[in-house]
Amino acid sequence: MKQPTATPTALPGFSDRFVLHRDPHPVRVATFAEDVRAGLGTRPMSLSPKYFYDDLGSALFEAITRLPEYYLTRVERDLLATYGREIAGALDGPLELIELGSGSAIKTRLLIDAILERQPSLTYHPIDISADAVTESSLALIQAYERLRVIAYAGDYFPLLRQKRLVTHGRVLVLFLGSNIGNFEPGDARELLELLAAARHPGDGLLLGYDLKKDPSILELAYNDPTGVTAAFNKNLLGRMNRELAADFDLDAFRFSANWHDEIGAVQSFLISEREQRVRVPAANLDLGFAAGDSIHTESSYKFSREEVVALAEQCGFAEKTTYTDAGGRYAVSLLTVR
Ligand code: SAH
Ligand code: AVI
Repeated sequence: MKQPTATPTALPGFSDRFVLHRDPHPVRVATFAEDVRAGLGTRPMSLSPKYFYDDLGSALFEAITRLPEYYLTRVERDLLATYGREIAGALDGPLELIELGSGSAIKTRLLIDAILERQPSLTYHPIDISADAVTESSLALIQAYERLRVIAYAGDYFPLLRQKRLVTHGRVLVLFLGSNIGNFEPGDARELLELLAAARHPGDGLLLGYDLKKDPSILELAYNDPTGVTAAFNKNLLGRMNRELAADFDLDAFRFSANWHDEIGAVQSFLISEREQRVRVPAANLDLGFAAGDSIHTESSYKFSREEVVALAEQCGFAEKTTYTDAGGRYAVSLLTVR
């Protein structure tokens, strides 16, 4: 096991307010190479979307959030700007914040502002598989907020929750924003909510942001953006295998495709081989043969109704307190509490 705590030395004066746990898992977690071997070594081929987010991938995701077609981030931000104070006051505080998949944590600032209006200080625990994203966002936050303490985790939140390794004191609000829940297949989404409920105490909160079902053409355009940023975000998975696993993917020999599937309620993303080709991934011990049209499933982006999310959350041990939606009914944020 690697030693967890690494405090940055470049910021004298901040070290008492910033702790970073790297690879915070005492048991072994599957590596990128092992997951690539499992995902591409069997048919149908697939890769976990958690591997999108290396340094470049996190930057490409931030670019996606600025695309006119990708309304999710903007609508969620507006909901948090409008209802942040109400959310901060809905649980008996003082609060501590945990955030799963915090990314740039830009929207989180709206809640930090609202919470710091009500209490003198705040401890924030961001967890993100992208070490760059969680480090940069944490440093920016402690520089912006004198009354904030950040305990950050660079790693996969599943094992962290399974091992109940998050130490908190008092009332906790967990943030799971950005429709991240939609990137899990239904069984995994359920397991994540169950783990969250089991790791928390009755009365603790979960703020869950999710994209609502709507006209498929709007959903498909959010992923098939004409600028091609989402295609680049997906192809970065191939680039990452070239960089980290010495693979020889030709990124021009694959095209990106994202389509709405009504029967499952998700936009499904794929990288499709344009021609017959062989690709080697030495670090995963793979020699792959692609026919033209062979596809790699890269991501599911499930869309929900409020009723579906509330029913699932209730089965996992939560109760709905309030659900906030925009006037257009595009996106929802549900405040749930542990029963
Ligand atoms: N919450 C931000 C970022 C969403 S993008 C927003 O709403 O804009 C999804 C984020 O979750 C990325 O930063 C990614 O690195 C992180 N992530 C994805 N899967 C993860 C996992 N299994 N464990 C930890 N972080 C994960
Ligand atoms: C983070 N997640 C909810 C995004 C989504 O919409 O599924 C990731 C993304 N993929 C393509 N565009 C954005």
